[in-house]
Amino acid sequence: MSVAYIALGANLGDPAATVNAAFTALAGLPQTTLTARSALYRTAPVGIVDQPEFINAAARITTDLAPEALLDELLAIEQRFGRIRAERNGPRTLDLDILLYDELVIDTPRLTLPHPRLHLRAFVLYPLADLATDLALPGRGSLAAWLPAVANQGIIRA
Ligand code: PH2
Ligand code: MG
Ligand code: MG
Repeated sequence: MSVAYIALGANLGDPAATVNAAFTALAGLPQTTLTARSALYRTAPVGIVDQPEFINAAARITTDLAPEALLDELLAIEQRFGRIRAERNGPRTLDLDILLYDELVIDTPRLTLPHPRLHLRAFVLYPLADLATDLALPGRGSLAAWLPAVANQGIIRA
């Protein structure tokens, strides 16, 4: 069994309903148990700022799926929620990203772990802190140490 953390994000349609439904979809994955879910957060868009605000959250799972198999399952859930890949970093009905998978550090064309920008984004760090305040980010120290640097990014509990 491995422990993985997943980021959930949405900013089209009914984002809060979508993120809640996505938690249920994660709970239904094969060989996987949803063990914790964060609060929902309303967050200002990062990157392309001229798009609707996001609902973001994070989940902790235990799973026997290998990282790439887990990625395939997450992409399939995104598809079920009507994800269309248009503009990079642009609006989406649902985005599911693997943030951490055990202490694994990998960089392949399909998957980089830990997620390369997770320590720079309030919309990832705050939900993650709901799940595990004492979390260590492989190669990047503690999650808690990164929180002050992102506190000025727009984020409020939904
Ligand atoms: N996702 C992005 C780009 N920008 N901004 C917010 N607030 N939340 C996101 O989930 C998000 C973003 C690319 O995945
Ligand atoms: Mg993604
Ligand atoms: Mg993303």
